[in-house]
This record gives sequence, structure tokens and C-alpha cells, in this order.
Amino acid sequence: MPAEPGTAGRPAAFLTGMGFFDRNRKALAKRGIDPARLPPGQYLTERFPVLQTGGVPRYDDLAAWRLELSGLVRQPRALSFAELAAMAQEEVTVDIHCVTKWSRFDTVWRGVRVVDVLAAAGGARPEARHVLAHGEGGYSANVPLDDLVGARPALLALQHGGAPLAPEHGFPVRLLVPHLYFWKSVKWLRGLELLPADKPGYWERAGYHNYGDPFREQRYWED
Ligand SMILES: Nc1nc2c(c(=O)[nH]1)N[C@H]1C(S)=C(S)[C@@H](COP(=O)(O)O)O[C@H]1N2
Ligand SMILES: [Mo]
Repeated sequence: MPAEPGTAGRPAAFLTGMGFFDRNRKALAKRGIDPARLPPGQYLTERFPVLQTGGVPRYDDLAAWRLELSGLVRQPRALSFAELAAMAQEEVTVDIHCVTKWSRFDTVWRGVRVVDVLAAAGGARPEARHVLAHGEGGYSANVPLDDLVGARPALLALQHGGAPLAPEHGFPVRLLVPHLYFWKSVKWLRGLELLPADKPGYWERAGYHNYGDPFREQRYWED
């Protein structure tokens, strides 16, 4: 089983008694936080862990940065950072869940709705069903188009906690898909490729679940 850096594969199950995860849930209830917000097998952390394959890219010249909108959009094009920053910004407060088992509650992000970003490329063509989000240096993650432009808020985040993204958290722009495991939220985003059919991304090819719903505990292929 492949594993993200800093983890040792599928963690041992807590099969008997009241294990770590149950205690964490009880502690939440005591603090007046609804434990139902914590997906199965997750624990709450106050820290903001940093997880990625490879190094943190540097963008000294943001004027040269582009986001490619490609594939099944009506007018494929590249957006500059200034163009993104000039679009309507929305703030969301969401819980995030990493497949390595940490969750963070009430994280605040500000950015542009994916649907508005795609509108800048004339919108999705009717055959578009899936999106492959491309990060700097070859990382990618696949998400159904509906999960980005449907009822739930998927953003291209430019800010976290009221400030520009930190370099290690994806500066200048990251995808934010809070209702899926956090590996789908591609940092250092460089492109959205709209496709007629699904195409697995970096971790999905390596054994992680294709969809990745934390509340259904879709961590690995067979889950
Ligand atoms: N470009 C890129 N984006 C990425 C990753 C990566 O390796 N490269 N890792 C993903 C994983 S597994 C997680 S849990 C989150 C971690 O985000 P954070 O470092 O801001 O906590 O980023 C996701 N986005
Ligand atoms: Mo992750």
C-alpha cells in the first residue's frame, strides 16, 4: 500500500476497547463540538500539518504565473494571478480531512468559485464530466466536475486565515474541495483540465480511492 510522506501505510486498526479515536470523539463532545463532524477514523488536530510529495515551489515573479484552463471548456485559456484576484472572492469556513487521519475544523479560506473561474473560459462544454487538477511539478488529482461546480463550495483559494497562502500550503493558489479527502485539494495549482471521462491523478493511480469521501472512509481502492 502506498503511503503519503510521514505515514507508514494503513494505520493499525483499533479493534478492541476504547481506542484513541473514541477518546478523541469524547473529548470533542466535552468541548461542545459535535463529534459527528469528525469522519470515521479521523482525529482532530489544532495544528496545520504540511504534506506533499517533493519540495515547495517558489514564485518570485507572480506576473509570470498562469493557470491553464484546458480540455472541454468553450474557450481554453490561461488566467493570470491578477485576473483571478480581480474576480469575485468568496469566504468559506470548512472542516478539512487528510487521509493520514488528521482533521481540522473551521478553517477559513477565501478565493474564487471554480464555476466562476470556468466561466472565464466560456464555461464547461456539455460533454465535460471530470476534472484533472494539475499542481506544479506533476502532482494531480481527479474530481468529478459536479463536485467542483455543484451545491458544495469548491474554491480556488488565494487566502487562508485572512492572509495569502503560505508557500508550504500552496501559494499562490490551491484548489479547495473540503468535502473530499484533502489530497484532492491540489496545492500550487497550475491547471484545470476538463475531460469527458475520468482519469486518475497522482495518488489515485498509486492506490488511493478514486473519489475519496471521508465520511464513507474511502481511503484506498478497495474501500
Ligand atoms: N501540489 C500538491 N498538492 C497537494 C499535495 C502534493 O503533494 N502536491 N498533497 C496533498 C495532500 S496529501 C494533502 S493532505 C494536502 C495537505 O495540505 P497542507 O500541506 O496545506 O496541509 O495537500 C494536498 N495537495
Ligand atoms: Mo493527505
